[in-house]
Amino acid sequence: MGVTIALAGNPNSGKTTLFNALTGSNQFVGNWPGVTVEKKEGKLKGNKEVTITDLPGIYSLSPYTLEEVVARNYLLQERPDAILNIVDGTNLERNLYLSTQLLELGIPVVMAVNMMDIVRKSGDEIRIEKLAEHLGCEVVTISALKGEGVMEAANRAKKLAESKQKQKHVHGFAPEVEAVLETIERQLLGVPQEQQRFFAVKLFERDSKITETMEQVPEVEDLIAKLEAAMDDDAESIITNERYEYITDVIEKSLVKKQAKGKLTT
Ligand code: BGO
Repeated sequence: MGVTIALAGNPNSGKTTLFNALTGSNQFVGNWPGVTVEKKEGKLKGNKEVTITDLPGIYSLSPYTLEEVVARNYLLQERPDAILNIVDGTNLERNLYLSTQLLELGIPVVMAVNMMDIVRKSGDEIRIEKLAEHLGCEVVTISALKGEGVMEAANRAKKLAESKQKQKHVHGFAPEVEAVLETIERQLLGVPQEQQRFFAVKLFERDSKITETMEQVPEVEDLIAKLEAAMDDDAESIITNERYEYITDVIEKSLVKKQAKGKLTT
């Protein structure tokens, strides 16, 4: 039976290079429905039953750009069997911001840390087992430009897609934020459990495109407003700040900078 893998990542993370390496000339180009954003799909080399959908390069799953809306509508409505999340290993902090959101969709994620040729040259070390542990997903390293590790990345995503597993989110927000998110999750009748985190966060943030389709319960709005007052910040910034705190912590545990290595040995 065929499976679909969505390729997701920031602009300039090497997504096009990876897509070309995985699909070769086996590509079909069209437009995303209703918009002039280019849509590329292809068959994985040697695996006709695996379709790879190249999502637009994005930094976030927010509703602010056409590319973000196209990408997240696809992920929410079409629900690919797995996400292959390509991240630029030389710029982990910025790239993991999108990853933390992809991991809340309930779709299994394989993270491919790209540009490893540059990372290696720099002398930095990325501990992928730590990244995997703290993000709660499979992680592989690749160099899309050199073709290193790319087929293994796709095969890991294929296996995960075929397993029909649901992605679990391992990151928890601060307890007071969690309390509100969990209240929202309890109101999400009819939303499959693995998708509840994504929708709860979006409703908490008052994401315009999500609140258009899902009504916010007045008591919940009250809870959000109270928390905003207590934390002296708006709901969207509360979530963004917490994501970056989490990312800083994950990077601290998984990235060993060359200077730090020097310090340890001298
Ligand atoms: C240029 N290693 C290295 N070193 N570079 C890589 C790797 C890798 O593993 N993967 C990709 N790149 P896209 P998006 C370029 O085009 O696939 C490079 O936006 C240049 N171009 O070759 O386009 C890749 O689809 C002139 O670099 O990314 C490309 O995600 C000088 O990363 C860039 C230097 O890759 C972005 C680089 C005229």
